[in-house]
Amino acid sequence: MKKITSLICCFLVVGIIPQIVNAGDPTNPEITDSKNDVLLFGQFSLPIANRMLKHIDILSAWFSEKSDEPNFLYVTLQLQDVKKIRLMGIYAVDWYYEGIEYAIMTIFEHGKETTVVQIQGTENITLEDSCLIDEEKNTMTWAIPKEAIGDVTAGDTLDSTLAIAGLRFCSNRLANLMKERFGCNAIGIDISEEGKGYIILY
Ligand SMILES: [Ca+2]
Ligand SMILES: [Ca+2]
Repeated sequence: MKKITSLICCFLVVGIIPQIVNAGDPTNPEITDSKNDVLLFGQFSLPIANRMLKHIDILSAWFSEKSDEPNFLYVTLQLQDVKKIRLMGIYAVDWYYEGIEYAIMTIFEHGKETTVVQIQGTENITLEDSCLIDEEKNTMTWAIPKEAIGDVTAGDTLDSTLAIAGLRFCSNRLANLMKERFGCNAIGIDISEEGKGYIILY
């Protein structure tokens, strides 16, 4: 009888979990965003800007995990087109865990690529080879060691999820000038609406 009860419990748990986590799935992403909504200098919506800046146009982002790699959290950002992603782009997905802000971020700069976990907007943990770009699917996927993001474990919730993409100027001087003029030091920027939370599986 005990065995049967355990089995029933297992079925119940397996049946319930996917509804609660609603995660790890491009068809049900935590973050969604409009197409062609890049803002030039953080202010202007122009069709030509959207045609030229498809590589910073966020479409969606989602969180996922793999049972055989339980020490990693995967975060995928889907853009309209990743072909020009290695220009002066900056791409980030941001969330809160226990009131602390975490962001996974890749910065492309003068042919160099840097990926960091940023905590509370200041402390940076550099990750090596953790960003995979898929040119077929127009996605970038980060593999993040859980020890870098507060040692999250099963049942923990990541909330206030958000994605940001921007294209910066090559010159800091020009960036500073534009910041003074328009209040934005980027050529173009796209920010998502706040997304759904994600519950850690493993
Ligand atoms: Ca967008
Ligand atoms: Ca947007």
